[in-house]
Amino acid sequence: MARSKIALIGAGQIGGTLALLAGLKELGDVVLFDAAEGVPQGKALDIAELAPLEGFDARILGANSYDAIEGADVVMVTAGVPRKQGMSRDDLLAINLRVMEQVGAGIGKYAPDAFVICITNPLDAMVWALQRWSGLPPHRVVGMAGVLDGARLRYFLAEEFDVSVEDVTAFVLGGHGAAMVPLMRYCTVGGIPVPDLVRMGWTSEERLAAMVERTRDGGAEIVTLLRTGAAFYAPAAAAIAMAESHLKDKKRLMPAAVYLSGEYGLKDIYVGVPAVIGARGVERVVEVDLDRAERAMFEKSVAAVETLVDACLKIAPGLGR
Ligand code: A3D
Repeated sequence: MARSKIALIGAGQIGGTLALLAGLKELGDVVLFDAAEGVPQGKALDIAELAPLEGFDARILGANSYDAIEGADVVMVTAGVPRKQGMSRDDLLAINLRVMEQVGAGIGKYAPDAFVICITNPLDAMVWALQRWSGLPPHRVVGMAGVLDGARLRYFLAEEFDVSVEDVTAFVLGGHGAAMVPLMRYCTVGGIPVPDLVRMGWTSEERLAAMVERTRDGGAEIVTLLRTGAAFYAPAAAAIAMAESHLKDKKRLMPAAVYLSGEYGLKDIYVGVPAVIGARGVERVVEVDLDRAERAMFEKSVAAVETLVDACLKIAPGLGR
């Protein structure tokens, strides 16, 4: 069986980490593409020289032209500008929207059969525009956010309870922004719902609320610490988990920014909801029951995404709606 081909559009902090993780996990051959000359080639060579030490077989190449991604099975998009201190994800919109136009055209021309995972922020609006500009079917274009936000919450919960991160599941809905909706009711530790653990005296509602806030601010917390740059290890690992679920047809049920056409009462919008990811891309969108308060939070988050999409349409009316 031929090896899968993984194209990485953007060879910056996340792109380089994606290439390293894809190699270590032997997910396939990797092409790192970037507008900056020398950067993808340099990172690719560095990782290729690491392969004998870690013992993996994967071709890792760098490129500055889109034809290098031809026939890719998976494309992961990080091209654009990351957040700097004091900058919101939304400030990035105008710059990164133009980048999505170029990237969408490149994917549409050279990798029309790929499963595409967008990571560029502001995530929910960028993946919406990328799908439009690529012309790929919506079930093969998704955004990565919920897996990362969920991993952050899992880490905070595991620390709180002093248990293995492996035994903690977390559930995050909505857009990737300050209004994201972590749902404690659907978070578990070894299968025990977190609200039960509050009743058992393991933690308090106040401490849970603080963890929800910390999850919402998870990206900004790291931007503040790093001063220059943003999180990249965990974002890359989250996207790799999604790519792996597709390439190995694992059918993992994970939160992803997916195109909604009626689910949750929403149409023509990308927003984070639970979805099954397998060989065919998004194979199922899962609609969970939301109580009144949860629905209100979800609607607030969706409204924030709508505002971003409207901003995209002002800049690029041709995207249409
Ligand atoms: P960075 O290290 O700056 O890498 C971005 C790369 O994109 C650079 O190497 C640029 O040269 C390249 N680039 C810029 N414009 C183009 C273009 N037109 N064509 C090809 N390449 C181009 O950033 P990063 O890797 O730290 O972050 C990448 C993106 O991911 C940013 O938009 C972040 O905000 C976003 N991000 C999203 C999450 C989510 O959870 C959704 C988390 C962390 C970062």
